[in-house]
Amino acid sequence: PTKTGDVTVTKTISVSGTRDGGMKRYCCIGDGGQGESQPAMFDLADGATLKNVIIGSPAGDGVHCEGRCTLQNVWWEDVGEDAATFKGTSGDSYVIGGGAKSASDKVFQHNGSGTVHISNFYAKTIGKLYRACGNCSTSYKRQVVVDNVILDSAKYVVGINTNWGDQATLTHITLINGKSAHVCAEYKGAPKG
Ligand code: DGU
Ligand code: CA
Ligand code: CA
Ligand code: CA
Repeated sequence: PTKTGDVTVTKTISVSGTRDGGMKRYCCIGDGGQGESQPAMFDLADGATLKNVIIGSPAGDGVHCEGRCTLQNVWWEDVGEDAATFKGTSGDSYVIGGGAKSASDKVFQHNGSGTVHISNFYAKTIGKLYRACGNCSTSYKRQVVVDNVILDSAKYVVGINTNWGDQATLTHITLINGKSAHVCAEYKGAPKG
């Protein structure tokens, strides 16, 4: 992606409706580490769309979706704790196009319910492209649909909790440097409390 300008971020940006970043680079928030309590750079209301954005580093907790959301042509230079968290409790959210580099652990974290669709996405040097939360307070059944992604040096494509009935549908997955990659890690989720 070619950057068209810079936007200085000093606190979480709330988005409702559509925010088109015009391929500007937004930076920065958080410390770039794996601390779980870092702020998000963008917080999307139910139904919001974020598109054409470069997320610089440090990127904190990335993008939070409070409900259904669409992330279109969003690029993470260096993922922070994770790239985006889906917190909505029903319906479909979409990641369409874009890419992410350098995620020590997860790229997309699914803490709510419903279905996350990831298509036409590129990622390099990541733990997992997607993880259904293993220890969130509510033990939802979560679904992920991944189509047409290129993953260079990924440890896992997805991780799901089979004891909660999670489902992953994967098509057109290209793994580069993926000799030891796992396609689907199956966990037993452990609810809190
Ligand atoms: O300690 O509950 O990784 O939203 C672990 C947490 C973990 C979440 C998740 C996230 O499951 O914090 O980033
Ligand atoms: Ca985390
Ligand atoms: Ca990183
Ligand atoms: Ca997180």
